Amino acid sequence: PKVIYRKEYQVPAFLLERTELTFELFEDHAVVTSQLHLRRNPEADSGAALELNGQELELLEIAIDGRELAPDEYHRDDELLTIARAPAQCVLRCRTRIHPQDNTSLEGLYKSRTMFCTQCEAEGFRKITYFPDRPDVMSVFDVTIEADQALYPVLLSNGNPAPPEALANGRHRVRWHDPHPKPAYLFALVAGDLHYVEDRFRTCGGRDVTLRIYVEEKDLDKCAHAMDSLIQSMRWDEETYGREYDLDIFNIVAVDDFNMGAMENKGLNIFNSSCVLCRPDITTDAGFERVQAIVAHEYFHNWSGNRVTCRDWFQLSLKEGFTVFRDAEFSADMGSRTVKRIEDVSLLRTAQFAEDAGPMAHPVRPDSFIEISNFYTVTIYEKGAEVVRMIHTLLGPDLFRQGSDLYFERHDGQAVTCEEFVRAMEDASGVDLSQFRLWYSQAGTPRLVASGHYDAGAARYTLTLRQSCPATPGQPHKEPMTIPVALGLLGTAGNLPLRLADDQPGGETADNTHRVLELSREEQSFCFEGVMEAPVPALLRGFSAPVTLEYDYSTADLCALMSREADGFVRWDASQQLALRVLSDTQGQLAADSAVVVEPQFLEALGALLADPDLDPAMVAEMLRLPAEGYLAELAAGQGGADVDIIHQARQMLRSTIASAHADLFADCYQRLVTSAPFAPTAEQIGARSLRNMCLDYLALDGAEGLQLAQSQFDTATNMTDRLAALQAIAQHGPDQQRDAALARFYADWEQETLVVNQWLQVQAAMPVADALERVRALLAHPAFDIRNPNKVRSLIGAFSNANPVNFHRADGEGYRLLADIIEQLDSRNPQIAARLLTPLTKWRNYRGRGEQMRAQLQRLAAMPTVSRDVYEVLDKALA
Ligand code: B3K
Ligand code: ZN
Repeated sequence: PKVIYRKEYQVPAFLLERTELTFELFEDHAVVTSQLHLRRNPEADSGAALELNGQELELLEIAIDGRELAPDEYHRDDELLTIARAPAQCVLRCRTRIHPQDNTSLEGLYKSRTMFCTQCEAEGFRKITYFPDRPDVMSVFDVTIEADQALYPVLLSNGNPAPPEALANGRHRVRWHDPHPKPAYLFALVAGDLHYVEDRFRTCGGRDVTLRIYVEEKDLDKCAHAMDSLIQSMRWDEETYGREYDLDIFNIVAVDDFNMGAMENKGLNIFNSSCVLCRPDITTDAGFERVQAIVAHEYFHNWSGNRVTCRDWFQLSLKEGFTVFRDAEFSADMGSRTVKRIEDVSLLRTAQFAEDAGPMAHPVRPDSFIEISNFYTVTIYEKGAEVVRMIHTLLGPDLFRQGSDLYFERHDGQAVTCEEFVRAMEDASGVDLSQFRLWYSQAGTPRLVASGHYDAGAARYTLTLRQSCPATPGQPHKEPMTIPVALGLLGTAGNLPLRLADDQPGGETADNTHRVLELSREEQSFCFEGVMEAPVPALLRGFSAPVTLEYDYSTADLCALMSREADGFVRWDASQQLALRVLSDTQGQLAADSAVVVEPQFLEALGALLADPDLDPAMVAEMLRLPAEGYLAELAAGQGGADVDIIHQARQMLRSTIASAHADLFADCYQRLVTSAPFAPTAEQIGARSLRNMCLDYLALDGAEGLQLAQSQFDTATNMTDRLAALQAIAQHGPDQQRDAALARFYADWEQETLVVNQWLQVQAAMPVADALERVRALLAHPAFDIRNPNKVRSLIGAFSNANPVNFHRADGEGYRLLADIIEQLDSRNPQIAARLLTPLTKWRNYRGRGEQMRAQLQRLAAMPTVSRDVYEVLDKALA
């Protein structure tokens, strides 16, 4: 497979003025007729050939300006149709036959259960018809869909519809016109027996927009939350970014078989049904929050992605990083800002830092790729969002808004690069971001080492910051970057007023206990004056930069931060650092076979959290959550390799110690948080349920009484959050009989609800029991599983390999073999999902005593007779 480089970008030889498409949908094939109104690009080389992408297409007809082309007038291979001498202005007509029913890759036009649907980003449109399938070729689309009226009463595409027409033979036809020029990746088509929920939104400019969510009839009562979320998003984007919706209709469709969460097609967002359907009895709080966030994310793309799109796929983070930042701020405004930040940072640290430290590391703006589908990564999305957040921090909210206004105004209707985004921010604010741009080009997680010195006589505190960044594939040396370090100084009675010595940079803020320092050199010292006591520095408030931080805090310092620091993120982070320290001691004691002694200050601090009814329950729940085993393994990887078994044992042991030390407090807190209020997915209720279920988990871990409590919660719960939490507690800590009975009962109750059944698969895949692998193998043959459905594959196989470390890393290597077996089966069917599943195996270098077995499975996959481009790229990099 060929490597594609960013530096080889060339403007398209032809531009598209208009695209007319007709789809004739049948039960065993579809015929696509296109008329492309082409014009030579004045900016391109005047001799350049017309190139159209196309894959797995049967060409029935090709003509230019009404004249059929002779075979020697064009050239065709597996991926490209080239016409060397096309007139400077012409209409190209193509007819192709495709087979959506046989399309298992879920890319292009395919069938999901009874409906036709599309997924074109990044390069799926080329599986529909011959087309210049690149994001910098944008055109207006006119789409005609013809299908059987009874089977497919609803026919949807982008833009606005004309009235439907009846045809002969029980067929019908609908035409759609999208006036906004768009690249092919934003094209969408849906045909099916769908029903909808409808609402309306009046935009700030007075446009009345019809909002519809299309689902199967049985799911009509699961759309309310997504609709509310859509309306909230539309309002928020007007208020926060001044962005108004631009069509008369906005449609969302729920589809069961979908490779990712959702897709922002212009005016016709297509969603994985797991990211749109909600109902309190079948959806957890996390599910409600996910739906709200994803609905918002896709809606926000209408401006950050659709109106202003990407010039080429190396710029993917231009739309994804910015849109994730936008949706994170939306969620923060709708719920608990601190908890949202904690969740995002946890994901960043566990998944993105790991990616940045592994063989797939790449910059936010990559320089090369083999298969673009492999680059929809946590680096492009989450680190990309952190980069935008840092710009927001450096400019402040007002200048950032001016920058985004300028960006949208300047580039509306264009396909641009990350550079244009940064330049708009610079031009609007006057802030120089030249060094900051390194965040787009350098991969790897920077390491920040901080040290403090207090001079009591001079009442001066000096903070010294030093940065470095590890080598990553292809980038042995890194330059120092601009790192915004938000901080406060904590004294015995609260945060101290901050006064930087005269010549020191560090933006003044309204709050004199908060500063954002700008670290730009390798090492810099910042001097604070008038500091009347030795402070504890509260560093990286709000996680102001995606870096690792080292500072030699004492246990007492961390306890002080946990209980008194003003910034919620720092308070949580202190709890995690303390937990890491205790876990590392425990691992050492276990490895040395000596008695395990848990730091009493840690236990005391947790007890204080539990006992204080005035604290935000959501925060307390997060502070009681110990760092995940996967994250502990990542950290251990840097220190000679992870021992999964010791990590698991240490974490379990610490959890048990906490559970028994505070059994009464957990029980009190659990009782205190009982509510009689009717279920609502509000921040307040979500926080209370989250702490209550955290207590339940510790109680169930502590013994029979707790398990009894879990059982009664399981039996009587009226919402899925409480029901599933109880099931988890029983599945994780209960005796075999209780566990199996609860699992059987849960399945019997919810057999008809696919999304609930997927949760059931997930709970079992993640159980730390000795026979978990055998259970997973057995579930592969269960009627609830279907390898063709990505949600089911993720629930069973994804959960097993990512959330069940002791079983995935079984000493006999069977966990690795199981994953490789599945990937082998999937690669020819759905290469995108196959490549994604590979991630845990790519970390083979991190595991002490297991690496070779993991590598052997990668090698086995590399030796398959045919390997997709997606899987090839991951294997190639992981084995390099
Ligand atoms: N833009 C899509 C992702 C498409 C992934 C294609 N393999 C969803 C999103 O980020 O909103
Ligand atoms: Zn997106």
